[in-house]
Amino acid sequence: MSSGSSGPPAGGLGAVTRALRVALHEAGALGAWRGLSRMNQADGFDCPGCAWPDPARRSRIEFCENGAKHVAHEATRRRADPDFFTRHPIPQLLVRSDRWLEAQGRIAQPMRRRPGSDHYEPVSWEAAFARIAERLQVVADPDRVVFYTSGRASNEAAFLWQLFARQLGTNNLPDCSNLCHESSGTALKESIGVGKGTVGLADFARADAIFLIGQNPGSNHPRMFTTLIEAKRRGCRIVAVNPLRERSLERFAHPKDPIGVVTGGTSIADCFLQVRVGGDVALLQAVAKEVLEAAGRAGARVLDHDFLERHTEGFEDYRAAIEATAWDDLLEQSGVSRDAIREAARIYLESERVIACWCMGLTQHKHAVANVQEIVNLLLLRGNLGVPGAGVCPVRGHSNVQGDRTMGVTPEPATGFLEDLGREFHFAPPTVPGLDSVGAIRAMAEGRVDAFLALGGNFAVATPDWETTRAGLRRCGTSVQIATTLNRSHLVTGEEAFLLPCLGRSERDEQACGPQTVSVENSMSVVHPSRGSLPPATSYLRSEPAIVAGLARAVLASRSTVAWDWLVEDYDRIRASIARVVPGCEDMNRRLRKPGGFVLPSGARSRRFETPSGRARFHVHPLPRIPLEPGQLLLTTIRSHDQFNTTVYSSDDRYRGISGDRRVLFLNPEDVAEAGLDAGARVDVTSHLAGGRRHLAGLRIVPYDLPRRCAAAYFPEANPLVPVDSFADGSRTPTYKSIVISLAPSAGPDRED
Ligand SMILES: Nc1nc2c(c(=O)[nH]1)N[C@H]1C(S)=C(S)[C@@H](COP(=O)(O)OP(=O)(O)OC[C@H]3O[C@@H](n4cnc5c(=O)[nH]c(N)nc54)[C@H](O)[C@@H]3O)O[C@H]1N2
Ligand SMILES: Nc1nc2c(c(=O)[nH]1)N[C@H]1C(S)=C(S)[C@@H](COP(=O)(O)OP(=O)(O)OC[C@H]3O[C@@H](n4cnc5c(=O)[nH]c(N)nc54)[C@H](O)[C@@H]3O)O[C@H]1N2
Ligand SMILES: [Mo]
Repeated sequence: MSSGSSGPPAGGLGAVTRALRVALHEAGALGAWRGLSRMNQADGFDCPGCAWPDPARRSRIEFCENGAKHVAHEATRRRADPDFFTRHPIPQLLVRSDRWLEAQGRIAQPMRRRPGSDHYEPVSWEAAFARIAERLQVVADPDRVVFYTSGRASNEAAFLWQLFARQLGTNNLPDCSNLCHESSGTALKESIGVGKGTVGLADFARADAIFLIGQNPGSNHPRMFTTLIEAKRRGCRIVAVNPLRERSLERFAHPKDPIGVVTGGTSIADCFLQVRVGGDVALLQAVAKEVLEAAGRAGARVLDHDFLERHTEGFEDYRAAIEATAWDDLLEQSGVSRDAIREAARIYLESERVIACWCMGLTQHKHAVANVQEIVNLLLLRGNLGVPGAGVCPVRGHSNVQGDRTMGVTPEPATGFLEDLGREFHFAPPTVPGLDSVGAIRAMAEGRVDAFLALGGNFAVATPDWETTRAGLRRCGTSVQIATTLNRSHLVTGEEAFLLPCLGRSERDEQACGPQTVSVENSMSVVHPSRGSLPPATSYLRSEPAIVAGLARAVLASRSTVAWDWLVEDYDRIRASIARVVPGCEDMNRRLRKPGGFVLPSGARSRRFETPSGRARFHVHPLPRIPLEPGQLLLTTIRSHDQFNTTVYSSDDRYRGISGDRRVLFLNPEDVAEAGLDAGARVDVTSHLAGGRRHLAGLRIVPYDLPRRCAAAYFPEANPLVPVDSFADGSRTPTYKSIVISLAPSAGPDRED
């Protein structure tokens, strides 16, 4: 049985060696070194992987194994050039695996698929823009156009993109955040008045305890370990909450940490709570119940009464609700023992300052908003908000997903933002809310969308319910995608399709006024510069801002009040507009040039809660019920160590002991035995969620250390199991992490991917 507690520790010297090997193989020696040595340096480019911030004192090597893989993927020597597209008609590409498509390398030139043709063929930039303009100009209603954004786009590109959409006349700006941390934003906005985290790196240096909830940092945010290990050295304690015993949470040797390497691994988690999938509301309420009981016993010192009185509302209702909830229900639903909960509560109570970090393990459930609000409730009890060393930290995924939102990429922008945008560019932006990701899928499937434009991403694969999503994408008459590498979304298109290849983060961006720098915002609201230095993969590539400007100029033509070409000649001009439109970005050009960039202001960091009452709000949530019939299990979907979202680098998942197969189903060994199944056998999975049953054939059973009646499978392979109408209350994020399933022995032949 593969279990997180055996085998070598995660990370360590092996990870660094592997990183270099991957980079060398893909990009060659010179490219690899040029790329990696500039990554996350003050004058270099921001890692296109996760959004964890850079330390103030950077070392010569400021990257992780997985960051190296992302850069190597971008710096690959392979090219999907016109010759490739001549040799591979689209129907043939469609039967290839996602991995094979990505492995063809960088898209070399702008490509067009004419109506009725089976091939992509090269097209000049100007001809592509002109033809896209022709097609969009006949769309009767701007709300029949969708502008999707993935979180790698720079602030400058994202700002121009939303301006393009709004000048066309729509707020249809769904983004990958809808599939990711939307639940965090929705929950935090209601609870503390701002949809972002409240801590910075310096707070990690002062916290007495850090809770890591529903997150696998060893694979997805490895650089976070530097911070965690430093915190542990000071005596800070770490509580991890996860259904899977992730090896990196238990034993992790940081590549830059000689002691960890020598001793064979530091245990990150002082306390590990093996929660049931979807059991976090119960778990967090249980810890709170323990805290409230302690307050009943010990009196004044347990709760922060002064903070509760001056800065919060709803405490009495919350306390009453927690007191009224039975221990039996909390223990059963969370799946965690009373002793383990006592231990977590003890750490919480012994700590003056506590930070709670979380990621996708919490945000992709029906009750995801409640998950996040229960974290806030727990922190509020002891005033762990708005003081140094304490607060909330939703750990972001894509490297600029938070920045794209700040730049106005959202279907429901604030009124003030629209007014300022209109004033800056002399037009009247649309005020009707647009489509989010789930809404866009529905609208496409119902034939209400004529054009799908995407600034990066892989909409056909990252989304739930592939059948519905792909049927919808095929109904969009025009498809325009700005991308670096080939993926399935580029093949599942309407009548006429365009692929517009862009520069990656690591590449030099040269415009009329010279080399350009872009900006990005990390998980902790720090806006900082990113400057690529590698030579572009081909001479045809254009930067994302230049492509967006070219599209907008052609499509909007004389209707536009924006000097698009002038803006992209020098990105300082884009930023001058951002500074006048986006709150917190005042004087952006000057502040971006300061070492480390600048931090966006947030009232919650200093206890000014921008809620209607000016107070942080406790929220009362009933225990969610996810009834399981006999034989049913609750499935969660996870990333392997060797993928970036839909870009899968290999079929191995080293820390979980998997090699050569991603069509696997992790199950508790007792559930395997009870169902009369065998380890290694293949099963067919049926999901039972609002919106109907879905099927997935041929997953191989891997017995694993996770709670009874829970299961895990990989994203994106398991996505077809989630119906498009199964999403979180309040945030509409697909329920990728609570999928009710049943199993049957596989009838079909054994298959490998
Ligand atoms: N190398 C690499 N880095 C990445 C990415 C990548 O794909 N590869 N993706 C980026 C993006 S966009 C994002 S959003 C982040 C994602 O980063 P993570 O959120 O760490 O990614 P997931 O694999 O989705 O992991 C969720 C974790 O939650 C646990 N979990 C599942 N269900 C539950 C539950 O019900 N409760 C609790 N408490 N835990 C649960 C899983 O076991 C897993 O450890 O990483 C970013 N960084
Ligand atoms: N079942 C399940 N589904 C999930 C999740 C899950 O945990 N479980 N997680 C969800 C989450 S958290 C997210 S964020 C979404 C991700 O959804 P997306 O953001 O749509 O998907 P990615 O796989 O990140 O997009 C990869 C593609 O982006 C393009 N690309 C890469 N770099 C660049 C660049 O610099 N510029 C441009 N223009 N294009 C670039 C490449 O063509 C690449 O193929 O998936 C979601 N889907
Ligand atoms: Mo994400």
